[in-house]
Amino acid sequence: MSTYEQIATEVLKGKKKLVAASTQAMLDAGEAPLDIINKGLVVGMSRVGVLFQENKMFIPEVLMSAKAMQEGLSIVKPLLAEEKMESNGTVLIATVQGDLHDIGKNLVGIMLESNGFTVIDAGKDVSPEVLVAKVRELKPDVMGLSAMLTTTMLHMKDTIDLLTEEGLRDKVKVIIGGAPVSYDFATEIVADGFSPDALSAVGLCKRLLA
Ligand code: B12
Repeated sequence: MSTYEQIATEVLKGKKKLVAASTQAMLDAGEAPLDIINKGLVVGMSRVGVLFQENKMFIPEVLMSAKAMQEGLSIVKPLLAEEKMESNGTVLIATVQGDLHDIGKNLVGIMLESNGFTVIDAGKDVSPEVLVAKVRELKPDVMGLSAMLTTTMLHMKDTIDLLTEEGLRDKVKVIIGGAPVSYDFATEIVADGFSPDALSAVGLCKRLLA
C-alpha cells in the first residue's frame, strides 16, 4: 500500500511514473484527493525547495520533481472538479511576465476550482498587456497573480498600474501570492489581498466577493 510519505519521496526523487502509480493507488484505497495533494505532493515539493536553497539539488533535478508533482496533480485534479456547484465567481490566474514557476499558481487554481470558483488560467510568463486585455474581455471578479522571483514580482505592480491606466482597476479585485511576496508588498502595490498558500487563497477570494 502506498503512503503519503512515499508520494513525497517519489516527488523529491523526480519519479514521475512512480508518483502516478502511488497517487492512483492512494485514490483506489479511498484517500481524499485534497489529502494526497497536501500531505504527499506538496510535502515532496517543499523538500525540493529546501534542498535547492541549500545547493543540494540542481535545476535539472528540480524540473524532474516539478514534472512528477504535475503528473500527480493531473490525476487528482479531475476528481476535485467533479462535484459541480454553482460558481462562486470567476478568477483569472497567471504567473507574471518573465516567470516560469507555475506549480504554486496551478495549485491555487485547483483549490479555487474545487471550492466552486470558475478558474481561467492564463498560463505563465504573462505580460501586463495580455492580462489587462483578458480582464477587459473576460471580466473576471478576481485576478490572481503569482511570482516566485524577486525580479518578476515587480511585474505585479506593472500589471496593477496598467489596469489603473486603462480605467479597469475598480472592475476586478487583484490578489497576489508566491514565495517572495508578502502582505506588506500587496499593500505597497495596492493589491486587494495576499495569501501565503492555496487554501487561504480560497478564503481570501470568498471574503473579497462577499
Ligand atoms: C520548482 C522551482 C523551479 C522550477 C519551476 C518549475 C515549474 N513548472 O514551476 C524551475 C527549475 C523551472 C525553476 C527555475 C528557476 N528558478 Co526556481 N524554484 C523552484 C522551487 C524549488 C520550488 C517552487 C515551487 O514549485 N514550490 C512549491 C509550490 C507549491 O509552492 P509556491 O510556488 O510557493 O506556491 C504556493 C504559495 O506561494 C501560494 N501562491 C503561489 N502563487 C500564488 C498566487 C496567488 C494569487 C495566491 C493567492 C497564492 C499563491 O500558494 C501556493 C500553494 O500553496 C523554488 C524554491 C522555493 N523555496 O520556493 C525555487 C526558486 C523560486 N527559484 C529560484 C530561482 C533563482 C530560479 C531560476 C532563476 C534559476 C536559474 N538560475 O535559472 C530559474 C528562473 C526561471 C524563470 N524565469 O522563472 C529562486 C528565486 C530566488 C529569488 N528570490 O528570486 C528560488 C526561491 C530558489 C532559491 N532559493 O534560490 N525553479
